[in-house]
Amino acid sequence: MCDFLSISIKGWGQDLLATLNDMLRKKLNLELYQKVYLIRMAEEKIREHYHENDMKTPTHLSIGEEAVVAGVCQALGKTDQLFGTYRGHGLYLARTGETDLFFAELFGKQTGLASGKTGSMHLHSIENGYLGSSAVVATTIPVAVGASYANKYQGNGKTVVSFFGDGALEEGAFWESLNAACVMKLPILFVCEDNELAIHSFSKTRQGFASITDIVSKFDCHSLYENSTDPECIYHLTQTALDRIQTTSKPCFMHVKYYRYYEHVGIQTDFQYEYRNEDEFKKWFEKDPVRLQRRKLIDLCCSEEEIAGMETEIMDQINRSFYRAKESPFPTAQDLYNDVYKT
Ligand SMILES: Cc1ncc(C[n+]2csc(CCOP(=O)(O)OP(=O)(O)O)c2C)c(N)n1
Ligand SMILES: [Mg+2]
Repeated sequence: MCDFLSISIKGWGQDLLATLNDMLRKKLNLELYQKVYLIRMAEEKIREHYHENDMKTPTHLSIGEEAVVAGVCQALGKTDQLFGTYRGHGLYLARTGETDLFFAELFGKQTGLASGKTGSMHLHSIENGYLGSSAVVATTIPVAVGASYANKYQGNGKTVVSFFGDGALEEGAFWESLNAACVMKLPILFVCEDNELAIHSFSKTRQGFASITDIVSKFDCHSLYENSTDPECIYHLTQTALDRIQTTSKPCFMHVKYYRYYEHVGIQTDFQYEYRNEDEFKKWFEKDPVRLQRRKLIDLCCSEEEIAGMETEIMDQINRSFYRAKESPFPTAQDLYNDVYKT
């Protein structure tokens, strides 16, 4: 009798655990979809209107890259810190979820996140720990190492994530930063977002090595690789990275691949320049991160209505922010003298 009871309680407990796991996985994947969909549709909004020439900023679209920033940001704690690059729309949107300041900045308006003074290449959100991005390749990597050193010194438990492209691997600043982080055993995650291109040059023609993870693994740090376009997979990889950083007090280098759908800068597809061909795009598009994630939600028993409802809400948010930004005032001539520092 007792045995029977304990077996059925055990069985019931396992069922409950399985149901709980399913619920948590569904919640996680809904949140990831929210992120990738927001990024995709915000950038599609830019693509739709860029030719009107009201957004004077250069724009480096991150369409195709959504899974990386969504997965990494989902795994981070609220107080963790990030640094990015000029291709920073996705990172900004994944970290903040906000679009008012974002669009106003692209339009160069007073209500923008930098009062319209920086445009799209210097996105940041100090209150969300997104401490900066830069138009100059690899320049935020040493700054991220400095922030990580400060965190270690203060013992505040924060991890810094430094995002950069494969082009940064050819910069001395990357190697100096990696070396310093390893020597000082800093809590930092380096994320190399590899699209195999620096503007129009393929990594094969620029890099005298076949595997960056191989080289980095010779440093006193952890080294991970992934080419999945599934944000859930990137989320788990980031969790592994953060766990290793915390438990071993060593930095981690994460090499992740993605396909850049559009031109280096601007809104054109680059097939017209003939350095890439459409077949390659089609191969990657089969595993497009946004479509993949939507399909996964259906597999996880989310209803079409639930997903469509979320999409409508996101589109409403984007449209509201976009038109509000368009109608906002430009900075005044006097504003030029504000937030300018002199020693
Ligand atoms: C130090 C420096 N050198 C050159 C450039 C010109 N430049 C701008 S973007 C870019 C390509 C960088 O490629 P990658 O780091 O892979 O980033 P992606 O554009 O692919 O995201 C180059 C060479 C620059 N901005 N800074
Ligand atoms: Mg690149």
